[in-house]
Amino acid sequence: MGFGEVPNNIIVGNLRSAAYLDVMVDRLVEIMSHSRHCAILTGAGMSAESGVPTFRGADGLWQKFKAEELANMDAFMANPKLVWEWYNWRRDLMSKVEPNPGHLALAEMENLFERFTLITQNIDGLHHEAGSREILELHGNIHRNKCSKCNRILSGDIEIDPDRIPACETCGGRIRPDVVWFGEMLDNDILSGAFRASEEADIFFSIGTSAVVHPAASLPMMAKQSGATLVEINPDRTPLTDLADFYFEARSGEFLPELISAYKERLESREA
Ligand code: BJW
Ligand code: ZN
Repeated sequence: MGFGEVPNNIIVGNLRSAAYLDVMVDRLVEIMSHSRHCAILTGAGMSAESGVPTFRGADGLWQKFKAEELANMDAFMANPKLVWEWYNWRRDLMSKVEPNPGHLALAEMENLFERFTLITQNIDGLHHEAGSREILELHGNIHRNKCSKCNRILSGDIEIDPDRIPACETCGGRIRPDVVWFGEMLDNDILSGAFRASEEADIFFSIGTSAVVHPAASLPMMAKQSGATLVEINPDRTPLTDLADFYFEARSGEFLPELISAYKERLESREA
């Protein structure tokens, strides 16, 4: 689908008009071409088109499973078997899916800026698989395990039997997935890197996140306050939408490849 054939349910700047969308994309591409540092925050919606369910919303994971029961340390201590069954189910699902055109477009985008920081809340590893290099995984990675007591990361992809959860060889603590649960601190170096990139970015994209979980949700606001152009790509509005300089009501897997082609076309016509 080219930008000329945009369906009228894509709203840009709240106007239902394909012609207006073209103008907005042109304007965004112009700003991108003058930006040195691009920072991106992605959320579960980024992987939705790969077949990974989001957390919130109509098809969200947590319509079926309660977050409070599964994604926190108290739940793990109270019912480690149930929590591991849930993570094994998701691990299995995430190991079978593939990056979608949105992931591939972001990997390509990394080569278009002098500095590029990809900050993700996703734990599925799909940005790595798509070829992105500078990635800050804020909420960990589901394919790794760690000790729930001393935080030691275990090497390799170790399968966990929920009926026989292994104990840490160093301290005896129960092994858990290396993800960040509610009430837990994010990795300090990763979070500082994300804050720094958000403050220093000239342009910041918030893609496929409901922007309600902190501290991740504060990054786009921080970028905007530091003078960046804020761009949001999401089929639904979020608390960020009214703050954004550009809001594209679109799926990332459809919109991002079009944006990159428009950007490259512009570069090529400049060079010609
Ligand atoms: C599409 C699409 C398509 C669909 N294309 N888009 C400040 C204020 C208030 C509260 C707090 C605060 N600071 C800290 C807190 C507490 C808490 C928090 O934020 N609570 C709020 C919910 C109120 N935060 C924490 O506890 C964090 N820790 C922390 O801050 O430590 C310091 C501290 C400790 C103790 C006390 C106080 C401070 C840790 C947060 C960890 C989050 N962990 C999870 C689980 C990870 C592991 C796992 O997956 O199992 O991370 S929760 C879950 O939410 C997951 C996600 O990464 C995260 C964000 O969700 P995301 O990605 O936005 O997904 P959805 O489903 O919400 O949205 C999807 C979007 O995609 C939607 O908008 C769709 O429309 C869109 N979409 N299809 C583009 N095709
Ligand atoms: Zn340990």
